[in-house]
Parts: sequence; structure tokens; C-alpha cells
Amino acid sequence: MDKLIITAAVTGGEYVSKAATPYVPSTVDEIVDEVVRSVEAGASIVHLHAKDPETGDAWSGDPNPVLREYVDRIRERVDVVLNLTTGGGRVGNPPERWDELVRERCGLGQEMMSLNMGTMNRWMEHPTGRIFLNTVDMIERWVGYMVEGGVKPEHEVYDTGMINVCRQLAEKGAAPEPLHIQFVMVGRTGILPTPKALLYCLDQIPDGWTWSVCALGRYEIPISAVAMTLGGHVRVGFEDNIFLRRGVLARSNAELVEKVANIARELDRPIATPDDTREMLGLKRP
Ligand code: KMH
Ligand code: ZN
Repeated sequence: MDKLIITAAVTGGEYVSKAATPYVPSTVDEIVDEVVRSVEAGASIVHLHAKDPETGDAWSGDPNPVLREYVDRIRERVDVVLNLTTGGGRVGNPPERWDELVRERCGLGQEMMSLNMGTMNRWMEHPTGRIFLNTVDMIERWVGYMVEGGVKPEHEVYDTGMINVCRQLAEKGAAPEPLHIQFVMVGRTGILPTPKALLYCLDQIPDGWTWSVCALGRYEIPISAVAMTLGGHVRVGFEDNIFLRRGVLARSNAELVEKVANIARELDRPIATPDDTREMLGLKRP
């Protein structure tokens, strides 16, 4: 089996503020320290959103200068593959600006970016409303910006129909193959976090594509264990789950990384380093 790529989604994304957990990192220093801890625990990719440094809420200004600062500061401290959000960064930024923001974001020095593969009802309250807007036109433009910028898209699939959108991008040559898919098992408005649903998803993707799962809340660790036994990769972290176990908040993203790294060790699945990950996913070195 391939080495295991562990992604840590450390910043809490758009949803997790200091009000939800005091352990979510918010200032630049806290975020950089948290990335270092997560890499030491076994993460080879970190996924980042821009945070309000005081409250830990989603940053409502231009996210790009904030993300650039994270990239530069993290590069000074630790070797890790950087994966910036595309779906985040909309709070306070109207849809007319999204294209320009995404295009500019492709040049911040990261190796990867999320690319959300369809419009859906959000699974949680959100300051921008319940619709998570990602039309096929937006996706096609944004994948083009990523390819131009030498950034590898991580295709976020929240529902099985979105796999067809991935296949169409590949057939048109818009997204370079092999694609890397993140099955985002949100339940509620998207894929249920069950082994059966995951097996169905895997049946739909071509051989040779790489894949990872991220399941929300209490399903994060059990579904990660299923993915690991099936040869897939995993994402954990405060963006998806803040609990180490029932009723116990994780005190750091690194505790969640360590938990899946321990399962991998028990399964005799070696853990990928950042350089292994670059090779496995065909990423450019920064
Ligand atoms: N918040 C995750 C469930 C993005 O940042 O563009 C999906 C995500 C997408 O990470
Ligand atoms: Zn995200």
C-alpha cells in the first residue's frame, strides 16, 4: 500500500472560532506553531483558511495577504505541503470579486488548493448563507487559474454527482490526470460518512486517481481508519472536528494527527513525508 498522506486542516476553516474551542489557533504565531506541531505528529499537508487573529472567526477582509503571511512564515519554520482554501475567503467579499481573489491566490507559493466540485446546501450555518455556490463555470475557470499557477487542485467531492464533474474536467483536459480527490463526508446535505458510501464513491473514480477522506465530527477518526485500510489518505483537524474523543476537546490539531498516525502504525502503513507527498501527488517543489 502507498504511504499514508495525512492532511491537517488546522485553522478551523470558516466555522470554528474561539467560542467553539479555546484551542483553535487564530493569530499568525498560533497558526504557525500549530502547523509545526501537526507536522511533527505526522502531517505532510496543511490546509489553511484566513482567520481573524482576535476572534478566530473567518477573516472578512481580503484573505490573500493573510494567507501569504501564513505561507511565508510557515516556510521559514517547517517543510510541509501547503494547501490553501478556495471555497473559503468569501465572508465580506462579494461574488464579483471571487474570480480575481482566486486567481491571485494561485500565486502565493503553495503547492495545492482545494477546488469545490459543485453547488450545494451548506451543512452548517454560515455568514454567507446556506448556499455553497460552485457552478461548473466557476470550477472550470478556477481549475484553469490553478493549472496556470502550477498549483495542484484537490477536488472536494461532497456528493456522488460531483465525481462526474471531476471526470468531465479530466475528459476535457481541463484538470491534469491523475486527479486527487477529497471525499468530504459531511452527512446532512452530502455524502453520509459510512463505509458503504465510501465504497460506492471509490467505484466511481478511475484507476490511478489518488483519494483522501475527511469526515465531519465524530466520524472523522472511524472513517479515517476505513480509508487507511482501503489504501486512501486522510484529513483531520479543527476545520472538521474539534473533539479527541466524546466530550473531550482536542487541545491541538496535533492530537488528532497523532491519533490517525497511531492507527496507521498499527496497520503497518508508513506515513508519507512532505517530499514523499510531493512525489506521490506530482507536486512542484516550492
Ligand atoms: N470545509 C471543508 C468541509 C475549502 O476550504 O475550499 C471543505 C473545504 C473546502 O476545506
Ligand atoms: Zn477548507
